[in-house]
Amino acid sequence: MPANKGLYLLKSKLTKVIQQEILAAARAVVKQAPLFRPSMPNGQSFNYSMTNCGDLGWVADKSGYRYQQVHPHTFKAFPDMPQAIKDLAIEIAQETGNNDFSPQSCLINLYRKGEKLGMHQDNTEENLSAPIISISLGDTGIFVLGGKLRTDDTRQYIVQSGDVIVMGGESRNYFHSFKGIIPNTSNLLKNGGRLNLTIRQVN
Ligand SMILES: O=C(O)CCC(=O)C(=O)O
Ligand SMILES: [Mn+2]
Repeated sequence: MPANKGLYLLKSKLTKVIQQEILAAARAVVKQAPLFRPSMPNGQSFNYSMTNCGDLGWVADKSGYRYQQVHPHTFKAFPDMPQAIKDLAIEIAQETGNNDFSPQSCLINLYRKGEKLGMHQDNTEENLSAPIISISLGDTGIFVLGGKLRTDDTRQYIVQSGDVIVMGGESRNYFHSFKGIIPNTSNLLKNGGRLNLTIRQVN
């Protein structure tokens, strides 16, 4: 694994049936824990909407970036991570050499036309060595991956519905961003857009 630093770009990993199953699970989460738009500590609103499921959810506001058990608007506990999402994440982790992965949080991001996520590292987690498992559903989009430093060269990857990215090993802490969707490239989501699920072990 060190040869490719634990980075896996699994094209067409999920069949249509699995994509639909994961989408249904994500929809059930959104019903209980509505999508919200976090804001950066400086007050600037994020460019996309998100929610979470699992023991912990990632949130952001004027008090900073953190994990917490409750939804920031409803103050209800985030719903349990659906078994289908948990099982899939564990299976993918195992297939990529991460045998003791324990999914604690699943972020569900929704990107509509023109929405994006800037360059960042996933570093709110106490555990910075467990892999990040990232599942794309719906419209095709452009994922950008850099290196350990913000100034490192970047590469763009087209991500399509059913693709899975695993950022493990050294790549766990690589800078990355999502540049946006190419509208009307998938009919998986009724109203279009892209859902990205990142399954994480927080501690
Ligand atoms: O949408 C994506 O592909 C990336 C999402 C991401 O990096 C994040 O939520 O931290
Ligand atoms: Mn990220």
